[in-house]
Amino acid sequence: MNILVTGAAGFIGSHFVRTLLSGGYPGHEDDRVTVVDKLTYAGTLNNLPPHDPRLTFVHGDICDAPLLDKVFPGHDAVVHFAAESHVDRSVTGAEAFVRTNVLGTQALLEAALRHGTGVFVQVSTDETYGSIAEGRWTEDEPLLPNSPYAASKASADLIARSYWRTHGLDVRITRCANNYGPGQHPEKLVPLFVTRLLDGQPVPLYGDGSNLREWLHVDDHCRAVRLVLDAGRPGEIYNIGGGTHLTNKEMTGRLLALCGRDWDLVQRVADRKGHDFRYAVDDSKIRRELGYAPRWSLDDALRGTVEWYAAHRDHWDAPEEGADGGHTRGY
Ligand code: NAD
Ligand code: TDX
Repeated sequence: MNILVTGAAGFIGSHFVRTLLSGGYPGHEDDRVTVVDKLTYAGTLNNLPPHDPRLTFVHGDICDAPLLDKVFPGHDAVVHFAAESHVDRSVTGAEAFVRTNVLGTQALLEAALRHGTGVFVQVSTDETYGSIAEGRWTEDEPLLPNSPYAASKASADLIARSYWRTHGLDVRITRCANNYGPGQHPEKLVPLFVTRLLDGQPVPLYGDGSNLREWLHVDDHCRAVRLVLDAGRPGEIYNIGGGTHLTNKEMTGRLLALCGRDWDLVQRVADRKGHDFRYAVDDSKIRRELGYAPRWSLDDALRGTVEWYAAHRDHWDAPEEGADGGHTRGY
C-alpha cells in the first residue's frame, strides 16, 4: 500500500509514520509512505527518520493543488493530519486556520477525487462538538465548535463528509481527545508545563484551573487511526477517547510531582477567551466495531513523556521554519 500522510513532521502524524515504518502496524510492513508537510513553526524533520527507503518527504502546502496533482498519483490512501492545531493561536489569528484546515482539506479531497485515491482518513478532534457540561458526546452529536480552531476543523469535517455523500469518495473521520506524548510542540499544556518545570520556570494556568480535558497517549490515537484506515466504513465518524479525565489543576499537580516542583511555580493567569469547559467522548463505536482500546495508562505514559522531554532538550532548537534539511523530493 502507498499512503500519503499530510502533516507528518508534526506531533501526531510523525508518530503514526514512525510507528508504521518500524513495523508497528501489522499488515503495513511493505507500505511506502509519502509525507507532505509545509514545515510551519509546528513541523520539524527531527520528528521523522532521516533515511528510510520507504519514506519520501515532500516539502509543500496542502493548499497547493498543482503540487498535489504531482504527488497524488500512485497512492492508495490519504491520512490527513496537517492542520493549524493550537487553539490560542486561532484566537489571535484565525486566517491561517481557515486556509489550511478548511481550504487545504478541500484541496486534498479534490485531489483524491481526481486521482481515484481509495481511502481518505480525516483526522479531526472532539473540540468540534463544543463543550459538554456532563456526559459524553456520541458521533451523532451536533457540531457546536467554539474556537476558530474548532470551527475550522468542524468545517473541514463537513466538507469531507460532503465528498463522500456527493461523490462517493471513501472518507472516514476520526475525532480524538487531547493527546500527549513525546515530540509535542511546547505550546500545548503538557509539553509547555513540562519544559518549563524541568527548568524551574513558572507555568501559566488559565482561569481557576477547573476546565477538564480527556487525555490520550499519542500512540493510542495513532493505533486507532490505523484501525480506521484498515477497517473503518466509508462516510463514518469514529470518536477516539482516552477515558482519563482530569481538570487542568489535576494535570498540573501530576506534572509538578513528576518534575519534582511545587505549586509556587504555578501562576494563575487570565483565562483563554471562550475557553471550553469540558471535553468527553463516548468512543464505544470504535471499540465495538474495530476492537479499539487504549493501551497506555496515564501514570506510566506521563512519566515517560516527562523523561523524554528531559532527555531531548534540544529537540525544538535546531530547525528553522521552512528548513527542509535536504530531505525534500523536488517537484
Ligand atoms: P501539529 O501542530 O503538531 O502538526 C501539524 C503539522 O501540519 C506540522 O508538521 C505543520 O508543519 C503541518 N502543516 C500545517 N499547515 C500545513 C499546510 N498548509 N500544508 C502542509 N502541512 C502543514 O499538530 P498535531 O498535534 O500533530 O495534530 C495533528 C492533527 O490531529 C490535526 O489535524 C489536529 O487537528 C488533530 N488532533 C490533535 C489533537 C491534539 O491533542 N494535539 C487531538 C485531536 C486531534
Ligand atoms: O498555558 C496554558 N495554560 C492552560 O491552562 C495552555 C497552553 C493551556 N491551558 C489549558 C487550556 C485547556 O483547558 O490547558 C488545557 C489544554 O490546552 P491545550 O494544550 O492548548 O489543548 P486544547 O485547547 O484542549 O486543544 C488540544 O486538544 C484538542 C489540541 O491543541 C487540539 O489540537 C486538539 O484538537
